[in-house]
Amino acid sequence: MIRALCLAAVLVLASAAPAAAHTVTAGADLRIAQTIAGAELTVVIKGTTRVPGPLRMAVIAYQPVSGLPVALEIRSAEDGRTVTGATQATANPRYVQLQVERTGPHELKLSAGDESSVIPFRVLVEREPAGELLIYGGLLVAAVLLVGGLLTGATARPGRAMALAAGAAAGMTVAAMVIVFEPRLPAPTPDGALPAPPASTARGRPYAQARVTTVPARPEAGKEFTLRMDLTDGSTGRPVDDLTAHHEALAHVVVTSEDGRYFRHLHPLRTRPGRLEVRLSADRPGRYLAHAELEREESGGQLLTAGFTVGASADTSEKTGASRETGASATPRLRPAAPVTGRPATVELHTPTGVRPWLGMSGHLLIRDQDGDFFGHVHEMGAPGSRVRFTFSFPEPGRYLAWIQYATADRIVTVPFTVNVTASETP
Ligand SMILES: [Cu+2]
Repeated sequence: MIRALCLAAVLVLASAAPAAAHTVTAGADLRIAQTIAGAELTVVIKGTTRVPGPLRMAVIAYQPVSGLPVALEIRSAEDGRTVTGATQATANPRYVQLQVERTGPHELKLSAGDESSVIPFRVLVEREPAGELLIYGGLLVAAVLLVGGLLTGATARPGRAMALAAGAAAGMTVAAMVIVFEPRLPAPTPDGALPAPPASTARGRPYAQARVTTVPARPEAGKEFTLRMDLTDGSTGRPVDDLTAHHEALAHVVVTSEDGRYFRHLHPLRTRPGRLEVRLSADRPGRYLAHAELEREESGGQLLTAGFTVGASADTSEKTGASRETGASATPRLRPAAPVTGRPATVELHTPTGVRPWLGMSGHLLIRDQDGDFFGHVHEMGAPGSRVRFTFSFPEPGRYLAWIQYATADRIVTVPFTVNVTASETP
């Protein structure tokens, strides 16, 4: 019983040391957002209570694609053992089970449409702390010896009874000392975790160096293309393959047209070590900007900025229309109505159709300046309700392009607006 209570399973991304800032804590689920087959999905792996045992997994759809087939494959990186399963992306999680035989590094391959992503993760099972054994062992020994002492005393052999009582006292002492000192001992490393990193790496890893390209190099309006990010560790020249899951994704990519009429918030797929890719299409030719937020293990969050050009379509049937994610006509309320630099402004939006958490938050506010040099991203931190509210400080005067995003029961709502910021009149 005690053992069962002490067992807890943890899942963390590969190479995430248990003590690092962005790992999943005991009992928490691993959640990774993926833009795949044209849909915003989040794959969820529940923590498990035993290994070997089943991993419970679900693929949640945040857009009306309920029933989209998704193939799942889990592979142990240690023995190569692979198990496969299938599910459907649904608005409410529908769990399937895949058997895992061991702790340690694994890979989840997720396939939908003709796209696939491979997500490294680590199955961890917390070890029972050694102190528990000493406490309960000591108490058990004490109890047995005390009973023995009483029985022996009753049969009139006081010498042996004293010895047994002394043993019982020793057992009690061990248990008591462990109870007092155990909280000061380091927690045991979970089964399946990486060994603690050497002290020489305690200063952290460098930011990833990114090369952002499109495939084809010159996308055409109205045609699908791939935005590719190749990440390299500048100090070793090797691919960066240690991204942490931050805000439930390996990377958050926002693609906007220069004029801000086009907006996509995407979660690229890991197509090979160090490479993230996402497919998209742009409806109009012109200059586009990509801002990517990601975080290396033991490095910290970083923002990548890149630009690319979409050419006119060879056939002239150019598509027009609003962003497919846009779906609300409500207008955000600004306080003050004319924000000034350096002072927090509040942005509030009425959300009458309800909100459900997406990427771990009730709402997202993304802000870009006119030329794309500045990019900001803040969250509604509160529980889902009938409004989302953000606080934001604009760094410089000028016109800003802004988008509020939140998820309802069946879709992601994007509300674009602009903000004119004036200089504060400080003497
Ligand atoms: Cu995101």
